[in-house]
Amino acid sequence: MRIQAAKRLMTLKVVYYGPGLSGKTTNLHSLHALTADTQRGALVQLDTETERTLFFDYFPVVLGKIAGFRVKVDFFTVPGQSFYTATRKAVLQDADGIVFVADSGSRREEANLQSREDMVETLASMGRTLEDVPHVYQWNKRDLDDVLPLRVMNAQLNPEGATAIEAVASAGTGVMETQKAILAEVVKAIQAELKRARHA
Ligand SMILES: Nc1nc2c(ncn2[C@@H]2O[C@H](COP(=O)(O)OP(=O)(O)O)[C@@H](O)[C@H]2O)c(=O)[nH]1
Ligand SMILES: [Mg+2]
Repeated sequence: MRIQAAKRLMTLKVVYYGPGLSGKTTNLHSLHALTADTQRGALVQLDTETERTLFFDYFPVVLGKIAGFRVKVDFFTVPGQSFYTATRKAVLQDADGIVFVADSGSRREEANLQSREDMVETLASMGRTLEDVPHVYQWNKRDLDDVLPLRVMNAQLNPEGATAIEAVASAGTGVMETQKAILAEVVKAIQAELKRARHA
């Protein structure tokens, strides 16, 4: 979270994480398209020779103000390929919320597990645990013929029982619901933090 006191602005960072090709970029493209253009910035791909990240920022009307601050949300995706480890770490740094986009394709079971493990390890290297970080799961590509049962995905990837949403990101289905769910979790965490601070 970044606070700009003079501007009375609070900037939150939400990261879409998951294995390569699970639909993270598709989520951001859909979300960007579904968002009123008066409230959002351009969809930007940050490209360097070795790194690739997609980004846009957004003023969600529904959030209004928190503690007198306007709220802006920066949405990021991370590249899934293993050689982008440093980028994934940089993007996860300071994340206020994480959407784990899992691929429902039955052949992607191992890739989902590996990616979640990487995420947990990367958070640990920053002294954080999944418990501390507001997060939701998106079971994407529910339109495929050969999908992993939801029961299996929940048991393997979501033992903590976080909010999980079915999606077909390429059709825009479940994209807004996922975004609303993660923002709700993030706001809940901030409000709990503010309450603790007031009582401290
Ligand atoms: N069938 C199906 N394909 C999808 C869905 N979401 C994304 N895709 C496709 O999966 C491929 C990888 O998506 P992309 O967003 O680039 O994945 P990323 O690597 O996680 O960013 C693309 O060809 C998408 O069109 C979905 O819900 N269903
Ligand atoms: Mg991508």
